[in-house]
Amino acid sequence: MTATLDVGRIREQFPILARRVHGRPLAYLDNAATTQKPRAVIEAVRRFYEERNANVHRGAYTLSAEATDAYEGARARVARFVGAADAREIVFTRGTTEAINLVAWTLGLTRLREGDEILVTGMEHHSNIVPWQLVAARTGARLAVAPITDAGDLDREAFRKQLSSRTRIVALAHVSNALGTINPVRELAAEAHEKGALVLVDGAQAVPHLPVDVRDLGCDLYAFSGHKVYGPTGIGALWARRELLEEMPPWQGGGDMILEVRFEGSTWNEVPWKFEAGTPNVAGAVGLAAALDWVAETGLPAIAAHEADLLAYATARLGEIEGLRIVGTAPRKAAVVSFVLDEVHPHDVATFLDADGIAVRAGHHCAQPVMDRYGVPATVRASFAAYNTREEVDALVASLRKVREVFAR
Ligand code: 7TS
Repeated sequence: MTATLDVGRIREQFPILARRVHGRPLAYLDNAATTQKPRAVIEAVRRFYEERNANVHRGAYTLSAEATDAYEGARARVARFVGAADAREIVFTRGTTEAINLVAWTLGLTRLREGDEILVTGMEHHSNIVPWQLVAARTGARLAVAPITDAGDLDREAFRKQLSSRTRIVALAHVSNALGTINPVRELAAEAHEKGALVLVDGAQAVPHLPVDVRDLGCDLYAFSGHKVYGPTGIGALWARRELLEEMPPWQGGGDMILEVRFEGSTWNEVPWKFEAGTPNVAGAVGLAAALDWVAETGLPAIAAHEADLLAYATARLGEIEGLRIVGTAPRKAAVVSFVLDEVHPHDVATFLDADGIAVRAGHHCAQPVMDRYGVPATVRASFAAYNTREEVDALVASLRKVREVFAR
């Protein structure tokens, strides 16, 4: 049995949750955009700057050695968290977006030829679409899309049909940010591998909610963002199998990514440093490691169970509101409920909720093809984290009832 969360104790660890907004207690329900940070993370970053700040991989002096240890220790922490075989399979990036761009502009550019295909799904975030469009335009490859069902599941039959010997790369979300759908990555990766394709998983919305083991998933590359898993902004990671990282050419050039530089030509550092040009976000990496420690201590299974309860409760309560339609009703979902209200624009809904201290996102969620698929310009999205409560869901429902009254007049 999974332990239950002491949500009251968890909330005390997040200073921002004590804030009031427009005189009301903050109900922060936009965790898919970014999560709030526990004191452990804020303190780890503060302590780094107060006690150990220096540039890394440089100094013969103590501070630089300590900063390097902290940075490389954070890499090992990330590796352990996602089940990587080796810390050297972890490349620090600014986040998921940069990780996917790195893959597109290295593996994509070197492996794709005219007539090849990159297969994505109909539920991708723009950051797992646009880099592929850019690289497709450069290489003559084609972007293929596996459609999604009315419920918001990947159409498995269509996915299988789209896969062919032309498919070089399959790039898919582990969890959809707009619908909450959890994709069966292990099965999809196995199907893609049968056709000889590489599999890149966008784990931005999965790592905060599900235990992720990249080797168990059987994918080739996995990207995620620190700020969505209680860590700082500006830091994230790409995991890739060691052979792939060795094969991939460098992307950005600069300090730290080289072995030797001559005007006649340069040679590259070993992986993963080959992909980390310039001074990295050392404090961010330290903060990310603290965030992953926090998640591990709190217990991801307990967090997932708590969020599943909130999701089920919110789905049921929102379903009681007349004229409200939930967009994304897949059987396996994580922590996201997207919806539209008859005759009220999602932006108006979100503005109204804000007046009650409730933070939700309204818009296309950087997933415009998903909006097109369901014939809506935008949705309102509530997304949950470990610190959310049923009372916050009740506040959301009460505020939405007021919206209906105001706009029904
Ligand atoms: N992939 C998915 C599935 C995402 O949800 C996001 C961000 C990204 C990639 C990009 O992550 P970044 O950290 O590099 O920006 N999603 C959202 C969202 O749903 N609302 O704001 C950002």
